[in-house]
Amino acid sequence: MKKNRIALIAFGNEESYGLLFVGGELLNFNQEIKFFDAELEGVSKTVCEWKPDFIFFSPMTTFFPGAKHVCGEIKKQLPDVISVFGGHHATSCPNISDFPEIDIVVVGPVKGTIELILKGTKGVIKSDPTTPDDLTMPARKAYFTDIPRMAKRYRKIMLSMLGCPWNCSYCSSSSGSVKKLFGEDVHKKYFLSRRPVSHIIDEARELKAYDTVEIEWVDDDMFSGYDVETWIPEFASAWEKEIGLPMYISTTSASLLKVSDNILNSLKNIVNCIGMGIQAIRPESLRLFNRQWDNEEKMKAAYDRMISFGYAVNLQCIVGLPVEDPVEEALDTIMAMQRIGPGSVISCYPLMIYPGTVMEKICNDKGFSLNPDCSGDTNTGIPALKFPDKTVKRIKNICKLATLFVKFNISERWMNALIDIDFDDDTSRALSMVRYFECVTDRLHEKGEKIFDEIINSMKLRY
Ligand code: B12
Repeated sequence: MKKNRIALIAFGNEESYGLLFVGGELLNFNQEIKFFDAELEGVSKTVCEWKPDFIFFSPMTTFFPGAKHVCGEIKKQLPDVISVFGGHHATSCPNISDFPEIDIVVVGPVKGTIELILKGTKGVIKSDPTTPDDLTMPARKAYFTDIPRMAKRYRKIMLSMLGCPWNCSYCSSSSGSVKKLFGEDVHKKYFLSRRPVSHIIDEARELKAYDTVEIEWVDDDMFSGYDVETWIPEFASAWEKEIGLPMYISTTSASLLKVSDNILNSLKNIVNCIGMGIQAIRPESLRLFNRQWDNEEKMKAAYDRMISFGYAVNLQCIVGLPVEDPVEEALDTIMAMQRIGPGSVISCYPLMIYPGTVMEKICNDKGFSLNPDCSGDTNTGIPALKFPDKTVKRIKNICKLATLFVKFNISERWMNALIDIDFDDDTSRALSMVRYFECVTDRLHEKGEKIFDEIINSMKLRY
């Protein structure tokens, strides 16, 4: 196979995890790859100077407009370059192949598509997922050499399971959308199976050599999966022996209440925090999210169980729902979090509407339109739905202040008064910073304070 020059263009402040695997796959085909940091000014010019044959993008929805723009700029200078889009946005919106600047769209995992791309296939290529054993080693060495600020990040991303068993209406990787695209069997065999422990350890050994302090373990629900009781003990013991880095994991009340004491004990030495989605508290809101299997009693029992095993817990929720009273709905959720996890450090995000989700349809059917000021990034606190200006401000303020409300058990009267304040840009930034500080120090204690200073000096925070 001819050796092509392939530029991988990464957007955002976080490791572009999917793109690292794409890089790894390209190396298996003996291609020359180079990663480019789209957060830097003039990225199109830098890419053009390298004269690639292909340009690869993996933007999430929030980065898609930027990626399309950079792609167009490069194609103006290098009309023969072939552009390829893959990842979550491309998978849920394959019709982006209609844009003249986009030559190829990959739907699904990269495995099996590189041959076709290099052979000159154009348009939409849908892959055929097999098992997670076929995930190659991500091209982190090249990525960290080309984008050194990522090598220095204290936190790196890893996962063992690519999909989620739940079918939440707002999530673009829900079991419903994956099954619709690939079928039940593939969902079970590829998206709900675990990677071999040896592959994970090899990947972690590599990133340990960089300035890694903790791992964000991004399995949607760490305690789900048919083999959880056998896989986790094997994984935990290998990780403790060979890697030892602390990790932040996520789960749901239902899975947490199902796992054995043995599992919770076996992870105790390597997990520094467990994140658990509360998402909403009113039964009708949970139904809207297709999470009617959850309720406050289970959430409380799960929280108490995690605390009894000595874990730090980060509860998360979503506000700004398509309901008649979104502000009162949000405050009901916050007050429930005060009851479930009193004094804990929680995270509160605005609902985002991702393309192809059931939530997108629910909002359309209910006559809600999208808020043009929302970029799709939850960290801004700006809701995705177009509410009256005062409601937008209150939802945004709830996102900014919720951590304080729960940690310090602020009363409903004070909350109502505080969410009406008009914060200027500096205050909004300062609030996001202190929230971030609380999260990092809750998990990493004194080390967290030093890391926090490094983070704010090394990246453009979105707030
Ligand atoms: C890991 C993860 C993260 C990590 C890493 C993010 C990153 N930039 O990689 C963290 C925790 C930082 C994160 C943050 C966010 N995330 Co996130 N995240 C995930 C998660 C759990 C797994 C994705 C993943 O890496 N899988 C493993 C890799 C190997 O699989 P993959 O990404 O699908 O990539 C494969 C294929 O798609 C394909 N492929 C991918 N790219 C390309 C490109 C080309 C050219 C080709 C050929 C193929 C190809 O090959 C890969 C290997 O097979 C998913 C949910 C899920 N379970 O899928 C959400 C998800 C991707 N995240 C999502 C979102 C919205 C976000 C945020 C924007 C949230 C926010 N703050 O507002 C931020 C963005 C942060 C940032 N700056 O990048 C959404 C995306 C929805 C959408 N349509 O955009 C998802 C689907 C969850 C959801 N809520 O629906 N996230």
